[in-house]
Amino acid sequence: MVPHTMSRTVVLGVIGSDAHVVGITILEQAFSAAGFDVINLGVQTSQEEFAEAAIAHDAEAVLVSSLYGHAEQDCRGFHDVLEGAGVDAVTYIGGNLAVGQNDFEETREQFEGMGFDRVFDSETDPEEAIAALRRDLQIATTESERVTVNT
Ligand code: B12
Repeated sequence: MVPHTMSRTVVLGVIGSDAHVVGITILEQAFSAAGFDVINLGVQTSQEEFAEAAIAHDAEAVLVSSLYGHAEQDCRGFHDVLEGAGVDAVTYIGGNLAVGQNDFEETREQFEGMGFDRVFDSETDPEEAIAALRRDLQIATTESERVTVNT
């Protein structure tokens, strides 16, 4: 792995009343191993807590996880809250975003329409999200770290 001269900070958490913790634990480890400073807010994080943490830590990315099927309700107005707080960060969301989801492309479009820069399903390899974030933040990678980004 290439040592980065400056750490880049990402805020990570599970939004709403959702208590599924395993996914963000894995994401925290993967993003940390990739050289990011990860502020893990844990489960049952409110929209305001994401915004406050992003400002407090000058985060360049806000990574939202949702597993229990209520992401749409929990994320309604999220980008207004971020904007109101003055957050200037890339936003990603991932997990099981809809109940009985048949067509993920519909879900992707729905959440992109809500303001998320990238939308990931629950089959996403953390390395894919890391590659996407490096690309979005224009962080150089070595050839060996480069993986295909389909999103
Ligand atoms: C363990 C589990 C629980 C445990 C959670 C324990 C804990 N504290 O974590 C308990 C028993 C408490 C639980 C409760 C519930 N659960 Co549950 N649970 C699961 C289960 C079996 C595994 C989840 C898990 O840990 N997976 C392993 C991790 C590594 O994978 P992951 O969570 O998917 O995360 C990865 C990816 O999704 C992705 N990812 C996730 N977030 C993000 C964010 C970004 C930005 C990116 C890039 C990627 C990404 O990367 C992660 C790492 O690889 C899943 C079924 C399943 N097989 O997924 C159901 C499941 C998530 N649960 C479900 C439900 C419905 C519930 C309950 C509502 C049930 C109920 N009626 O009470 C409650 C909700 C309680 C609450 N308030 O959250 C449903 C959700 C349905 C939906 N969304 O359509 C699932 C899918 C089961 C099912 N098939 O119905 N659950």
